[in-house]
Amino acid sequence: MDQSFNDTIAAIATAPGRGGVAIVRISGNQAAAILERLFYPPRDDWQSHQLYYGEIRSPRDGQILDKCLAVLFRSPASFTGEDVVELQCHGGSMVPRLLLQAVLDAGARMSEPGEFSMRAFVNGAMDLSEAEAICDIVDAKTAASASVAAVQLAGSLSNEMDKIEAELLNIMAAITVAVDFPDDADAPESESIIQRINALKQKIAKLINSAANGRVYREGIHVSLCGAVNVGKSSLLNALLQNERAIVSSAPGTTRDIIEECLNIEGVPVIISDTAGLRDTVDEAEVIGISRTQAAAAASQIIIIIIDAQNGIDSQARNLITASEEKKRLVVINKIDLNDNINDIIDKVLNMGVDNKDIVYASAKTGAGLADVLTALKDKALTADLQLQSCLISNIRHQQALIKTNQYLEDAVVTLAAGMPVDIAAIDLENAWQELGLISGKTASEELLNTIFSQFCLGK
Ligand SMILES: Nc1nc2c(ncn2[C@@H]2O[C@H](COP(=O)(O)OP(=O)(O)OP(=O)(O)O)[C@@H](O)[C@H]2O)c(=O)[nH]1
Ligand SMILES: [Mg+2]
Repeated sequence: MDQSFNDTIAAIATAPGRGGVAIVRISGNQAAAILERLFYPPRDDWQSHQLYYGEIRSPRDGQILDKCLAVLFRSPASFTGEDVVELQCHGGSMVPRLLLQAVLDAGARMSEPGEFSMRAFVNGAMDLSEAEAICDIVDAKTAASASVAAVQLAGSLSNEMDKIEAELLNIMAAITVAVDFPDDADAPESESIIQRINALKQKIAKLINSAANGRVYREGIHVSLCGAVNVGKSSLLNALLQNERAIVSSAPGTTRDIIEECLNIEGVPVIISDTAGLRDTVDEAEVIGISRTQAAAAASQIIIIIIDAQNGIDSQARNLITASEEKKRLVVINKIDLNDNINDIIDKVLNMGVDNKDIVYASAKTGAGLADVLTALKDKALTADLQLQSCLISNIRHQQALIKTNQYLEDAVVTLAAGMPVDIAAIDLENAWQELGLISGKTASEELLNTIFSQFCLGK
């Protein structure tokens, strides 16, 4: 990574397409000079953080490109920590591109994806977890997902990490004393160091435990609707979406392709797939559809097995129940408007080892029981009640770094408890420090940083 950032970068920061306003963003030590070259009427009294109304003119031929609002954020009080200019111009597909071209003609270079955020990170304006939270806010699928990211952007995770890092450093310092001055009466006992490491491990474990839920909010949870033909999978999808998304017909074998839609269940993003009904068939397209069903069922985190209340438990449902023992699952007995005498079906499903609380009955036609299906899905998606305002791990990268940190801390405990030399424990702690620092980015390699920032959108 280029730490010096001699060049000035630019990009359109708003989404492409029709819109009232678009923003062209410029960052770098030439940002102010570029603004002065393009802005009309010319002025030499630019105040930081103040909007100015004027024209942007092409540096090539002086042609007026647009009327816009321009703002200069002087370093270091800007998003990237460098001089930043934002040109708020008219939206649409042409004007922002013309303005960007003018900015490039005036001396900026096109930014890479995530380059603004990377500069913010390198210049110390934010740490890596905060930069990642910006990406998560942009990608948020529900208000709750956005809220998890906003809490992280506000520094909840960074603050928690700062505390954990500080305690780890203190423990490392204590060990150093024990290594360097083993005979010093003030050198800490192994036992007291072990206690401190264990306390830290507990703190980290709490964060790791929050990851199951945090990731559900960030990434959503994949659910597949599976069962024999005609049991009402597509009808159930439509009823849950309140939208006639999938074709429903009384002919068995209607659905062939997977139909995927996103549902918002009290803030939990649920990506739900309707699939081809399972049966023995020689129809070529249907055979392909059924193999897609099997792949979707395997890939989903929750499987909903649907049974037709009129027909009772069929061989396809039996196979699905047997195959899903290790998985989160719900059994929905559908079409209870046609037959509500379902005790026999429930008994059979229970006998196959399905939990009572995982059996729901509903009618896609009348809407009866749909609220129960949604509640059961939410309960399955989240492992415990959670406070959205508290610090929540939502990123698998953070989760893995914390898991590895705790493994190294455990190694240190084992080393100390076995009475092995303290300098071996010091190495374990150093490894823990390296892992922990990946979250804030302190110990992240250039390669890792490049990988993370390159996933950001352009102009971020
Ligand atoms: N009375 C009643 N009919 C339903 C209900 N759910 C679905 N049906 C009917 O059952 C038939 C099959 O419904 P679909 O939703 O197409 O079933 P599917 O499981 O998607 O079928 P395939 O795609 O062919 O596997 C249609 O005629 C629906 O109107 C229900 O709860 N009550
Ligand atoms: Mg269908």
